[in-house]
Amino acid sequence: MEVDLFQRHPKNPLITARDIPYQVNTVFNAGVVDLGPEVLLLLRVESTSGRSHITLARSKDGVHDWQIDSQALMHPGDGHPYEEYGIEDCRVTAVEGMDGWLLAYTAYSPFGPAIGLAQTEDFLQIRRIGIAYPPNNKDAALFPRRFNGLYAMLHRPTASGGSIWIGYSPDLRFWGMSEVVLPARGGPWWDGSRVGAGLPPIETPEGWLVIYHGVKEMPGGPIYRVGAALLDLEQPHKLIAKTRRWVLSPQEPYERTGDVPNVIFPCGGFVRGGKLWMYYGAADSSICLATASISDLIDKIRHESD
Ligand code: BMA
Repeated sequence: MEVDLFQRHPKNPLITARDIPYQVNTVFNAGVVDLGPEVLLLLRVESTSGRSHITLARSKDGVHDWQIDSQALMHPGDGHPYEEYGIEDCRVTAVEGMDGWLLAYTAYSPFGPAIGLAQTEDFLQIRRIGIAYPPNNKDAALFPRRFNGLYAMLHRPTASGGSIWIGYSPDLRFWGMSEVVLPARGGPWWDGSRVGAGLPPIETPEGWLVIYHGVKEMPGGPIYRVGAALLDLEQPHKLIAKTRRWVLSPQEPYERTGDVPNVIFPCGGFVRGGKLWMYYGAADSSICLATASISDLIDKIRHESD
């Protein structure tokens, strides 16, 4: 019997290190932009120095014939002091009333991982906005809407017991009004040790759909699986419900084996014809795709919540 709600694409893994047109260690955890006639991936590429940078990939159908740039879009050598150890796990959001896209990413500084924000109109020029949250913090994803004029962002301060928080900002520089949105469940649960936002939240009539990763620490190392939650549409710090069980877990050899085994780590996706296309990093070693119907996900959240 299937254990996962999501269905893997038969072409998985879509992109591996061999597809990158220059020497790298691995590729994983990509931000996603659906332009309609083209899908863009902001790949996290780990070079053979051990540090990560972001490189752009394009495909007409989001599955085949990826055109991958031969130069990084964002690189730790770009001269930003808080990115000296690398740029990781980019999530991309188009926010209403704004031109272009906002990028939220892990700015890996010598002082620890922080939340970096940047803006782009064309995915050619990237303008850094700055550090939104200092170390240690990861897994930031901006909402595509503003709330009473404020930007909103999910993020995961490490010292919070591994829980997802929300913060608001009038200008993307000053962040506050912090609240816990989704705590790690504790105990033996699949998302007991820590959680982090995956895709930027998706607006549905029933609430904000949040796809998140949950970690269970095992004697052999952590297992990263995927769950789903709904947040209140107007007050997004209010959790409506979350799945009791995961919706995608490492099963395939490319998810079980790699630089970090047993990892499914989604950072982006889009909705087409009622289906969520979710791109995820597998075992910190490749980019994969899985799909699920939005209504199945919402049903599962509603009926399996605790
Ligand atoms: C997390 C992040 C992810 C990574 C995962 C598994 O802390 O750093 O980028 O995929 O660990 O190694």
